Amino acid sequence: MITNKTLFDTVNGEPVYKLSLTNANKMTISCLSYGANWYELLVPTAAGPQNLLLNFAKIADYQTTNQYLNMSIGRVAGRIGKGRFKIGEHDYQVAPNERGNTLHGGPHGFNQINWDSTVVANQIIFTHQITSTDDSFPGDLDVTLTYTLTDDNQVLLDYNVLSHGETVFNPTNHAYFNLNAGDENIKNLELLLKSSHRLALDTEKIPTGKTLVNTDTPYGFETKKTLGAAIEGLQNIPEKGIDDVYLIDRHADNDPVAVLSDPDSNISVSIFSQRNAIVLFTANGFGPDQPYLTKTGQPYVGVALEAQTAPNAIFDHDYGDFSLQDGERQHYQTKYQIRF
Ligand code: FUC
Repeated sequence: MITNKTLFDTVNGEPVYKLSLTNANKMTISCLSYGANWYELLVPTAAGPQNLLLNFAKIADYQTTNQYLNMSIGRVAGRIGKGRFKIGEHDYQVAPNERGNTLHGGPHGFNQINWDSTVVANQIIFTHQITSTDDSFPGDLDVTLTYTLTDDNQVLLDYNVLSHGETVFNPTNHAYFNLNAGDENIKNLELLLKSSHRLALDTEKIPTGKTLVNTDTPYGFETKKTLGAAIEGLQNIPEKGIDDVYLIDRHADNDPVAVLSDPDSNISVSIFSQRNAIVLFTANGFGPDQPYLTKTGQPYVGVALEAQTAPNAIFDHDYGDFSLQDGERQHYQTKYQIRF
């Protein structure tokens, strides 16, 4: 394994580091300390290394766009209506950052932190203690985020926390994939996603508590199809694409929950997760103002597949429970198997 840590940029006078790992097959991942960001996923091709992720040249670009591009997301992924929730009998209200609701951890989430970082053996490790003063969520949380690269081309993303006081914790990563080498959008890519139902959402995209059927609709990917086929079938809705919480069907532990593939190059990313949901977002409204390094900003420029616990678990424990008690530890892992 080849490791590296270099200065990438600065934020508020602090250094932002880029940390990288290269395995025996010349596959490289790199991360930024700002946002514990997954910056690159480089695979070797005849034409040279190809980045399967979207990225920007400098931190200011990450701060001026609101796409959470490849950011670590926490404490709670998705939207909390009016920032209000209960843990047991205790009511909480956290800071809003979108139409009075709290999206992706609110205005001071994981994506805004310049994390302590180190690269050791085959791991990039980020640590930070986020306090209730920092982000308005109850309790303090010791967080360790680890990206591991293996010689069989797997990337393991581990979230480990220890809670001081009761809190809620539902992290994810907002990686945007585009497996195309050229300057194309993701409509030609194929997706398999083991989900027959998705959450019903209101006009502010807050879960209503109901579910909707995906099977045999443009939303269904239980047998693989192109993202373009789904997007074409959704041109009559305001978003003209997908931004939805897919509930993962029962599956064997060692089966992927999602597989994204390029039928021409045979490059693919299989995602393994024990969480009960994946948010699928097809970058519907994106435009030319976004200065990606290897792609022109355009609708459908990338696709995010965000493994998490269904966000309505915050008010309905039939969908899981991501609250933590004082002194409790929690661990989640998302595994990405890359083929090229
Ligand atoms: C996804 C979507 C949101 C938002 C964000 C950047 O998680 O659900 O609507 O656009 O990403």
